[in-house]
Amino acid sequence: MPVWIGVVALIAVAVGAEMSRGNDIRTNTLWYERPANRWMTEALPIGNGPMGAMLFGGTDIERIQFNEISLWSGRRMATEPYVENDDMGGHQAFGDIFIHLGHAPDKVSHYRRELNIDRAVHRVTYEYEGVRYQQTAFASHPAGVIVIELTANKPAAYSGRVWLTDMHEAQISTSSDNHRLRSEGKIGNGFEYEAQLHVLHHGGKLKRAVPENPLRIPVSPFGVSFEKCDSVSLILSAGTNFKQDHTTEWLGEHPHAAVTKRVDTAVKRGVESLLDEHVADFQALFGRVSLDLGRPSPELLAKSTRERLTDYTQNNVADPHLEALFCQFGRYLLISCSRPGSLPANLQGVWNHSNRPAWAGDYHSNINVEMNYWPAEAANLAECHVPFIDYVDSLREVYAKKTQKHYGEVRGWTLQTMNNACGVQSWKWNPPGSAWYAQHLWEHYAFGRDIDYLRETAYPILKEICHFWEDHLKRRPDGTLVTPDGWSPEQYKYEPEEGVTYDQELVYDLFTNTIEAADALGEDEEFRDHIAAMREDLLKPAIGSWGQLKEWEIERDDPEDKHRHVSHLFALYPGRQISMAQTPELAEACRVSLNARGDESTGWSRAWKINFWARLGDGDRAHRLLRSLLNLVTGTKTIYGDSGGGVYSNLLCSHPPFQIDGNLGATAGYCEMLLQSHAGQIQLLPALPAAWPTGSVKGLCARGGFEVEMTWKDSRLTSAVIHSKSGQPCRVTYKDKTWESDTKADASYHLDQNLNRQGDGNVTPE
Ligand code: FUC
Repeated sequence: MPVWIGVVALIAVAVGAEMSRGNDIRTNTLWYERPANRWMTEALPIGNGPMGAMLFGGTDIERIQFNEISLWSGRRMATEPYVENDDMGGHQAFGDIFIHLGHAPDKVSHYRRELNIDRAVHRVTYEYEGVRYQQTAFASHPAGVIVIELTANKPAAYSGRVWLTDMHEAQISTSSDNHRLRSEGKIGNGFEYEAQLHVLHHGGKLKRAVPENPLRIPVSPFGVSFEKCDSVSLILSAGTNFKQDHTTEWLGEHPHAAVTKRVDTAVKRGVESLLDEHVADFQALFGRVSLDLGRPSPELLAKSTRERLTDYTQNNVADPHLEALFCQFGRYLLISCSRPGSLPANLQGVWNHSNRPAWAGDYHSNINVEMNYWPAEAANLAECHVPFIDYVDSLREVYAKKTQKHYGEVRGWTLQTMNNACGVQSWKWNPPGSAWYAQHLWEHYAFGRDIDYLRETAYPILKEICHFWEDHLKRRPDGTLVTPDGWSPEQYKYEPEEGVTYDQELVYDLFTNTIEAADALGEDEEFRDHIAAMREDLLKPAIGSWGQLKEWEIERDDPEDKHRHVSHLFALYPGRQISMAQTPELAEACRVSLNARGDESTGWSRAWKINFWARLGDGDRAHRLLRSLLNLVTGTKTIYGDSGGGVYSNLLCSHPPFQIDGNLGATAGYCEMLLQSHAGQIQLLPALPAAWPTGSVKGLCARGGFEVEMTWKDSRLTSAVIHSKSGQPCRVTYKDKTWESDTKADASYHLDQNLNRQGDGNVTPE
C-alpha cells in the first residue's frame, strides 16, 4: 500500500476526532486555533530530558527551536584556581530548524495546534488548497532524538525547504546525499557541540537547497529542498562534550559519534516504531497519576486553551478541568526536562531561546531549583529527581574547596546562590543552601525506601553537610546554637546577621533528616545522638509582636512587607518543623505572616503559597492562590513585584519572564492539597477546596513507600486505596478518623469513607 494511502486513512480518523471538537474526549490536551508568534508565551514545549524543543506550528514557515541541557558558556570550574564570583556564563540556545512550506496563513483553514500531554505528542493539522496537512512531533527519551513528521492526505503535496541554524558560529554542512544537515561548533570555554538533522521522505525527491532564502532571518546557504514528496520526516539529535565529572574539568568525548549513532539508529527504526516506543516510555511515567477534578462540558472543550484561560482569568469562570490539566502539565514538563543521565532542570527546564537568558538560566539555590523538584516524589516521578541528586553528588568536592576558601577551616560544604552546570558560582553565599539540597536527597529515600541508596548516596552527603554546620554554628554563652552570617532571601535591607529564621529552620531540617537517616540505617549512633543534641540547642522559630512568625531573631517584620520570598516559612513547607498537628501556635503565626505578605507576587511565589496554605489545611485559600497563578498574562519583561505573575497562554509559568519553578511548584501544591505525609501519617484530602466537590486521584505518593488512590463526592471522601510498596507500617487519617496497620509489600488496602477496611481480609496482592 502506498504510504500516502495509509496516511490518508490515519488522518481521516484523527481529523474526525479532532474536528468534532465537542466530542473530543482527550482531556489532557492544550490546543490553539492559530500558530504561535512568540517563543515564550505561545510556542509549545517538548523534551526528552537532555533535549528540548519549542514548536510554533507555522504553515508558511515552521520554526522548531531546540536546546541541549549541557550547552553552557562561562568558566568550567576545575579544582584550581578558586575565584570568588567567577564567570558562570549562561545556559545557551542551540539552534533552530526552519521548514519553509509556503502555505500562506490567509489561505489556511481548519487550523489546530495541540500538545497532548498524555502521549507527549505535538500535532498541527490544517487545510490548504484542498489538501489536509498534518505535522506530528515528539521527543523520544529512549531514542535520544526529536522527530517531526509531515504528512498529507494527497500524494506529492510537500514541496519546500528545511534549514538547520545555529546560535553560535558552527559550521553547517549538508551530506553528499542531501539527507543530513550537520552543525558542529565550539564555544569559548571548550565545550564542543554538534547537531544532526536527517531528512527522510516518501515520494518526490530531495536536493540541496538553492542559496535563495525566503526566510526573514539569516540562515546558512546549506539547506535541503524537497519536491513533490508524499511525506517528509525530520530526525534531530544534538549533544555536547560536557561530562558531569570535575576531575576531567567537565570535558568528555566529542559528541559526534554519539549523535551520529542516535540519528542513524532512529533513521533505521522509522517514525512509527519510534513513536510507539516514545509513547510507551512516556506513559510509563506520566500514566502513574490520574486526576479528575470534574468532567469538562462540551462547551469548555470546544474552546481553545487560550480562550479557557481568558475566561478563567477575566470572567472568573470555574474550570476545574483546566486546573487538573495545569497540574498534569507540571508533571509533563518535569518528565520532559529531567531524565536520569543528564543535568537537572534549570530555571527554564531545558527550553531557552537566548544566549543571555534571565538569571543565566541557572541553578538558583535559594528557592528555584529546589521548587523544580518539589513534585518529583509526591507526583510519582521519583526517577525525574535523579538528575538533581546526581548533580549535587557531582559538585560536592568542588563546593567543599570553595567553601573552605570562603569560610576558612570548615569541613563539608555549602554554596552560593547562582550556580552553573560545572561548579562555577556567583552572587551571595547561601549558607543553608546545601542543607536544602540535602532535604531532596532525604525525601528520595523517605518516599522510595531504597536503603542501599540511603547508605551509599544520601547519608554520606547529609553527614558532610552536617559537618559544615558542626564547624560553622556559633554557640552562645547560654548554649543556644545560631547560624552566624545569615540573610533572609532576598531582603536587601539587612546586613548578614545571626539567627536568621530561614537558616535556623534549614539546619533543623538537615539535622532531623540526618537523625532519621541514621535511625533507618541503624548505624552511626554516636554521631546521630550528637546531631540530636545540637538540634535541641538550635534557636527555634518564634512568634512576634503582631502574631507573625518572625523572619529574624531581632523583630523587624513589617506587616506591609510584600516581599516575594517567604523563606522564614520553610519550616511549614517544604520543611516539617512546623505543622498544624504538632506546633499549632507556630502554624497560626505562619498564617498571620502569610496574610500580611499577601497573595499576589511572582509566579513561583504564588506557587509556594499554594503549598503553604495546603499545609495550613485551608483548601479554599490554596485554591485562591492557584487561581492567582493560573492568571493569563502576556508580559515577558522581568518584574519582581506583585504584577505579572501567572501563566502564558502556553501554560508556562510567568515570573515574569518564563520560569519553570512556578509550574512545578504548583503541581507540588496540588499534591499537598490532596495528600500529605510529612507528619508521620498519611492525611487524605487535607485541604480539599469547595471548588472541587467531586473528584478522584490515583497514583499520588506518600512517605513510607505508599501510593494512594481516592475518590470523593460532595466534598467528602468516599473511598481510598493504599498501596504499600515496601511493607512499612501505615497510619492514615481523614478528618477525625484514623486507620492504622502494618502492611505487606505489594499489597493494596481498600478503605471506605470512614476508613474502615473493605473486602475479604482487605489485602489485594497485586
Ligand atoms: C531569585 C528570585 C527571583 C528570581 C530569581 C531567578 O533571585 O528572587 O525572583 O526567581 O531567583
